[in-house]
Amino acid sequence: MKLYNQIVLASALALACVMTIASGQAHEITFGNLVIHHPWSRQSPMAADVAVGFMTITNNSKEDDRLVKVTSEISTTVQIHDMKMVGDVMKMEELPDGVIIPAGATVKLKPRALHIMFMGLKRQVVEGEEFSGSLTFEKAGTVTVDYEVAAPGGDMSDME
Ligand SMILES: [Cu+2]
Repeated sequence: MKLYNQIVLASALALACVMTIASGQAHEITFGNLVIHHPWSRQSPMAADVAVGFMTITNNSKEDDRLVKVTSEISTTVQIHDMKMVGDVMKMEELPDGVIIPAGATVKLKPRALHIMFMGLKRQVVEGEEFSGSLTFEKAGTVTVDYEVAAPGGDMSDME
């Protein structure tokens, strides 16, 4: 009976995965105790040398982890950035120590806030395409993710 329950559960999970892919819903990567939800980017302007990356990271473990390094196939350099107010101007700054993902918490990388900055683009980032990259966490290690590229934003304030 126990085995039967496990099979039913496994089938239900498999079905859920298929349905997620079929309906084109945001993708999700489970990596140890971390769940990385929908890594995405935005189409970069034709002449731009930079692009942005966003995602949601949930840490289901009882220990804090830290996103320490990011790489991508589309750029020579990748930095982790935050936005802060300098006077009345919003500016980006690099977070050289990365981002803490607290135990049991969810951290959102999103426009005009915490984000990944792809610098020194090897090619333009185009809507509808995907590109891959890696995320390295202090404790969980390194995982590969695919970014889905969305349409350019109404304004480019998250790319300045
Ligand atoms: Cu930035």
